[in-house]
Amino acid sequence: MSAGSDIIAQLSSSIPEIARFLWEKGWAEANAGNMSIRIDELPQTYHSAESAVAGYELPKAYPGLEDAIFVLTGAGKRMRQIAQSSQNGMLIIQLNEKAGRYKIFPVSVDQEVDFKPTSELPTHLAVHQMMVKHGMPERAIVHAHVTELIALTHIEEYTGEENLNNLLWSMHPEIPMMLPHGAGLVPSIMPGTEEIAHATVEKFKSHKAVIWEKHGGFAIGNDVQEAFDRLDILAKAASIYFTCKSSGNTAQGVDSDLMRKIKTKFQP
Ligand code: 2HA
Ligand code: ZN
Repeated sequence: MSAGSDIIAQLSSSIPEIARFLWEKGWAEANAGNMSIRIDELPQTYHSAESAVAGYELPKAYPGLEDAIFVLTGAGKRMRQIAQSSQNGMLIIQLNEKAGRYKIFPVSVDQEVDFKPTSELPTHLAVHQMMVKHGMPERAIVHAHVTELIALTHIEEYTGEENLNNLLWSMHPEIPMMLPHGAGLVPSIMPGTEEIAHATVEKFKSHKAVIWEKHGGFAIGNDVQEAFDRLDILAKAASIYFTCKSSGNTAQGVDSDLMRKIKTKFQP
Protein backbone atom coordinates (compact mmCIF):
# COMPACT_ATOMS: atom_id res chain seq x y z
CA MET A 1 0.00 0.00 0.00
CA SER A 2 1.47 3.40 -0.91
CA ALA A 3 1.72 6.08 1.76
CA GLY A 4 -0.96 8.09 -0.05
CA SER A 5 -3.55 5.30 -0.11
CA ASP A 6 -2.66 4.30 3.46
CA ILE A 7 -3.56 7.75 4.76
CA ILE A 8 -6.82 7.68 2.82
CA ALA A 9 -7.60 4.39 4.57
CA GLN A 10 -6.73 5.93 7.96
CA LEU A 11 -8.89 8.99 7.27
CA SER A 12 -11.85 6.83 6.38
CA SER A 13 -11.51 4.18 9.08
CA SER A 14 -9.02 4.39 11.96
CA ILE A 15 -9.23 8.14 12.65
CA PRO A 16 -13.06 8.21 12.95
CA GLU A 17 -12.92 4.97 14.95
CA ILE A 18 -10.47 6.40 17.51
CA ALA A 19 -12.48 9.64 17.66
CA ARG A 20 -15.55 7.51 18.49
CA PHE A 21 -13.68 5.58 21.21
CA LEU A 22 -12.47 8.84 22.80
CA TRP A 23 -15.99 10.25 22.76
CA GLU A 24 -17.65 7.06 24.05
CA LYS A 25 -15.15 6.75 26.87
CA GLY A 26 -16.05 10.27 27.98
CA TRP A 27 -12.54 11.51 27.30
CA ALA A 28 -13.50 14.09 24.66
CA GLU A 29 -16.18 16.43 25.97
CA ALA A 30 -16.99 19.39 23.68
CA ASN A 31 -13.84 20.00 21.61
CA ALA A 32 -11.45 18.17 23.97
CA GLY A 33 -8.68 16.01 22.61
CA ASN A 34 -6.64 16.06 19.43
CA MET A 35 -4.59 13.72 17.25
CA SER A 36 -1.89 13.94 14.60
CA ILE A 37 -0.16 11.56 12.22
CA ARG A 38 3.00 12.25 10.23
CA ILE A 39 2.62 11.06 6.64
CA ASP A 40 5.16 10.77 3.83
CA GLU A 41 3.27 12.33 0.97
CA LEU A 42 0.11 14.23 0.27
CA PRO A 43 -2.61 12.11 -1.25
CA GLN A 44 -2.10 12.70 -5.02
CA THR A 45 -5.52 14.31 -5.44
CA TYR A 46 -4.73 17.18 -3.07
CA HIS A 47 -1.19 17.76 -4.16
CA SER A 48 -1.68 20.95 -6.03
CA ALA A 49 -0.89 24.50 -5.01
CA GLU A 50 -4.55 25.44 -5.60
CA SER A 51 -5.82 23.01 -2.98
CA ALA A 52 -3.80 24.70 -0.23
CA VAL A 53 -5.83 27.18 1.77
CA ALA A 54 -3.14 29.64 2.78
CA GLY A 55 0.31 29.96 4.27
CA TYR A 56 0.62 30.51 8.00
CA GLU A 57 3.65 31.49 10.01
CA LEU A 58 4.64 29.31 12.97
CA PRO A 59 5.91 31.10 16.12
CA LYS A 60 9.23 29.26 15.63
CA ALA A 61 10.86 26.91 13.14
CA TYR A 62 11.03 23.14 13.68
CA PRO A 63 14.37 21.96 12.23
CA GLY A 64 14.04 18.36 11.09
CA LEU A 65 10.42 18.87 9.99
CA GLU A 66 11.25 20.61 6.69
CA ASP A 67 8.43 19.80 4.19
CA ALA A 68 6.87 17.42 6.74
CA ILE A 69 3.19 16.57 6.29
CA PHE A 70 0.69 15.90 9.07
CA VAL A 71 -2.93 14.93 9.37
CA LEU A 72 -4.30 16.82 12.38
CA THR A 73 -7.49 17.64 14.23
CA GLY A 74 -8.76 21.16 13.73
CA ALA A 75 -9.07 23.73 16.53
CA GLY A 76 -12.51 23.64 18.16
CA LYS A 77 -13.53 20.44 16.37
CA ARG A 78 -15.50 17.75 18.18
CA MET A 79 -14.40 14.11 18.39
CA ARG A 80 -18.03 13.03 18.33
CA GLN A 81 -18.39 14.66 14.90
CA ILE A 82 -15.02 13.42 13.58
CA ALA A 83 -16.35 9.97 14.56
CA GLN A 84 -18.93 10.44 11.76
CA SER A 85 -16.32 11.51 9.21
CA SER A 86 -12.76 12.86 9.14
CA GLN A 87 -14.15 15.70 7.00
CA ASN A 88 -15.86 17.06 10.12
CA GLY A 89 -12.66 18.19 11.76
CA MET A 90 -9.43 16.82 10.31
CA LEU A 91 -7.05 18.73 8.06
CA ILE A 92 -3.64 18.22 6.46
CA ILE A 93 -0.75 20.62 6.92
CA GLN A 94 2.58 20.74 5.14
CA LEU A 95 5.47 22.67 6.61
CA ASN A 96 7.63 24.65 4.18
CA GLU A 97 11.27 24.00 3.27
CA LYS A 98 12.41 25.97 6.35
CA ALA A 99 9.84 24.36 8.68
CA GLY A 100 8.74 27.81 9.82
CA ARG A 101 5.47 28.10 7.90
CA TYR A 102 2.71 25.72 6.90
CA LYS A 103 -0.04 25.35 4.33
CA ILE A 104 -3.42 23.78 5.01
CA PHE A 105 -4.96 21.15 2.76
CA PRO A 106 -8.41 19.57 3.07
CA VAL A 107 -8.75 15.86 3.84
CA SER A 108 -11.03 15.33 0.87
CA VAL A 109 -10.98 16.81 -2.61
CA ASP A 110 -14.38 18.46 -2.48
CA GLN A 111 -13.88 20.10 0.92
CA GLU A 112 -13.07 23.65 1.93
CA VAL A 113 -11.12 24.07 5.15
CA ASP A 114 -12.24 27.08 7.15
CA PHE A 115 -10.51 26.10 10.37
CA LYS A 116 -6.97 26.00 11.75
CA PRO A 117 -4.98 23.19 13.43
CA THR A 118 -5.54 22.15 17.05
CA SER A 119 -4.58 24.58 19.83
CA GLU A 120 -2.02 21.97 20.92
CA LEU A 121 -0.07 22.32 17.65
CA PRO A 122 3.11 23.39 19.55
CA THR A 123 3.13 20.09 21.48
CA HIS A 124 2.27 17.94 18.45
CA LEU A 125 5.00 19.53 16.30
CA ALA A 126 7.61 19.43 19.06
CA VAL A 127 6.94 15.75 19.79
CA HIS A 128 7.04 14.83 16.06
CA GLN A 129 10.29 16.78 15.75
CA MET A 130 11.80 14.74 18.59
CA MET A 131 10.52 11.43 17.13
CA VAL A 132 12.03 12.24 13.71
CA LYS A 133 15.32 13.37 15.28
CA HIS A 134 15.66 10.11 17.22
CA GLY A 135 14.54 7.92 14.29
CA MET A 136 11.65 6.56 16.33
CA PRO A 137 9.04 4.40 14.57
CA GLU A 138 6.10 6.30 16.09
CA ARG A 139 4.17 8.63 13.78
CA ALA A 140 0.91 9.17 15.66
CA ILE A 141 0.00 11.24 18.74
CA VAL A 142 -3.32 11.14 20.60
CA HIS A 143 -4.34 13.56 23.35
CA ALA A 144 -7.54 13.11 25.37
CA HIS A 145 -9.06 14.17 28.65
CA VAL A 146 -8.81 10.71 30.19
CA THR A 147 -11.07 11.11 33.23
CA GLU A 148 -9.39 8.39 35.30
CA LEU A 149 -5.93 9.96 34.88
CA ILE A 150 -7.18 13.48 35.56
CA ALA A 151 -8.84 12.24 38.76
CA LEU A 152 -5.69 10.44 39.88
CA THR A 153 -3.56 13.58 39.54
CA HIS A 154 -6.05 15.50 41.69
CA ILE A 155 -4.86 13.30 44.57
CA GLU A 156 -1.78 14.85 46.13
CA GLU A 157 -0.02 11.51 46.65
CA TYR A 158 -0.06 10.91 42.88
CA THR A 159 1.31 14.26 41.76
CA GLY A 160 4.78 12.70 41.87
CA GLU A 161 5.86 10.62 38.86
CA GLU A 162 7.36 7.78 40.88
CA ASN A 163 4.36 7.27 43.15
CA LEU A 164 2.00 7.58 40.22
CA ASN A 165 3.79 4.93 38.16
CA ASN A 166 4.20 2.56 41.10
CA LEU A 167 0.46 2.77 41.64
CA LEU A 168 -0.44 2.29 37.95
CA TRP A 169 1.99 -0.64 37.51
CA SER A 170 0.72 -2.37 40.64
CA MET A 171 -2.91 -2.45 39.51
CA HIS A 172 -2.46 -5.30 37.00
CA PRO A 173 0.50 -7.60 36.18
CA GLU A 174 0.39 -6.72 32.48
CA ILE A 175 0.69 -2.97 32.91
CA PRO A 176 4.47 -3.02 33.54
CA MET A 177 4.74 -5.39 30.55
CA MET A 178 2.80 -3.08 28.23
CA LEU A 179 4.21 0.19 29.56
CA PRO A 180 7.62 -0.77 30.97
CA HIS A 181 8.70 2.87 31.21
CA GLY A 182 5.41 3.99 32.73
CA ALA A 183 4.10 7.45 32.00
CA GLY A 184 5.91 10.76 32.22
CA LEU A 185 4.17 13.35 34.36
CA VAL A 186 4.02 16.99 33.28
CA PRO A 187 2.94 19.39 36.05
CA SER A 188 0.12 21.91 35.54
CA ILE A 189 1.21 24.32 32.80
CA MET A 190 -0.93 26.51 30.52
CA PRO A 191 -2.22 24.34 27.64
CA GLY A 192 -1.36 25.30 24.07
CA THR A 193 1.99 26.90 25.00
CA GLU A 194 5.61 26.35 24.00
CA GLU A 195 6.30 25.76 27.69
CA ILE A 196 4.02 22.73 27.95
CA ALA A 197 5.29 21.51 24.55
CA HIS A 198 8.88 21.60 25.83
CA ALA A 199 8.02 19.82 29.10
CA THR A 200 6.09 17.16 27.16
CA VAL A 201 8.92 16.49 24.70
CA GLU A 202 11.34 15.97 27.59
CA LYS A 203 9.03 13.28 29.00
CA PHE A 204 8.47 11.60 25.62
CA LYS A 205 12.24 11.08 25.31
CA SER A 206 11.88 8.21 27.78
CA HIS A 207 8.15 7.32 27.83
CA LYS A 208 5.49 6.28 25.33
CA ALA A 209 2.78 8.08 27.30
CA VAL A 210 2.68 11.35 29.19
CA ILE A 211 0.10 12.55 31.71
CA TRP A 212 -0.65 16.25 31.95
CA GLU A 213 -1.47 16.86 35.61
CA LYS A 214 -5.20 17.51 36.13
CA HIS A 215 -5.67 17.80 32.32
CA GLY A 216 -5.35 14.43 30.54
CA GLY A 217 -3.08 12.07 28.67
CA PHE A 218 -0.86 12.14 25.59
CA ALA A 219 0.42 8.96 23.94
CA ILE A 220 2.48 8.13 20.89
CA GLY A 221 2.22 5.05 18.68
CA ASN A 222 3.12 3.69 15.26
CA ASP A 223 -0.50 4.54 14.45
CA VAL A 224 -3.46 6.08 16.27
CA GLN A 225 -4.64 2.64 17.41
CA GLU A 226 -1.40 2.01 19.28
CA ALA A 227 -1.39 5.51 20.82
CA PHE A 228 -4.99 4.97 21.95
CA ASP A 229 -4.03 1.56 23.45
CA ARG A 230 -1.50 3.27 25.68
CA LEU A 231 -4.04 5.74 27.06
CA ASP A 232 -6.52 2.89 27.50
CA ILE A 233 -4.02 0.78 29.47
CA LEU A 234 -3.28 3.68 31.84
CA ALA A 235 -6.99 4.40 32.24
CA LYS A 236 -7.63 0.74 33.05
CA ALA A 237 -5.04 0.82 35.83
CA ALA A 238 -6.50 4.01 37.31
CA SER A 239 -10.00 2.62 37.07
CA ILE A 240 -9.06 -0.55 39.02
CA TYR A 241 -7.74 1.73 41.77
CA PHE A 242 -10.95 3.78 41.85
CA THR A 243 -13.22 0.71 41.69
CA CYS A 244 -11.56 -0.64 44.83
CA LYS A 245 -11.85 2.77 46.51
CA SER A 246 -15.49 3.27 45.63
CA SER A 247 -16.39 -0.16 47.01
CA GLY A 248 -14.84 0.91 50.31
CA ASN A 249 -11.66 -1.12 49.81
CA THR A 250 -8.02 -0.35 49.23
CA ALA A 251 -6.34 -2.02 46.25
CA GLN A 252 -3.67 -4.40 47.57
CA GLY A 253 -1.55 -4.12 44.45
CA VAL A 254 -0.04 -7.03 42.54
CA ASP A 255 2.02 -9.35 44.75
CA SER A 256 5.39 -7.69 45.25
CA ASP A 257 7.40 -10.85 44.39
CA LEU A 258 5.56 -11.22 41.09
CA MET A 259 5.97 -7.50 40.45
CA ARG A 260 9.74 -7.72 40.98
CA LYS A 261 9.97 -10.66 38.54
CA ILE A 262 7.93 -8.83 35.90
CA LYS A 263 10.00 -5.68 36.25
CA THR A 264 13.27 -7.62 35.95
CA LYS A 265 12.00 -9.34 32.83
CA PHE A 266 10.33 -6.40 31.06
CA GLN A 267 11.89 -3.19 32.27
CA PRO A 268 15.15 -2.16 30.64
O1 2HA B 1 -8.04 20.25 21.68
O2 2HA B 1 -7.81 19.20 24.53
O3 2HA B 1 -5.79 20.68 25.37
C1 2HA B 1 -8.55 20.69 22.87
C2 2HA B 1 -7.67 20.28 23.99
C3 2HA B 1 -6.63 21.23 24.40
ZN1 ZN C 1 -6.67 18.98 26.36
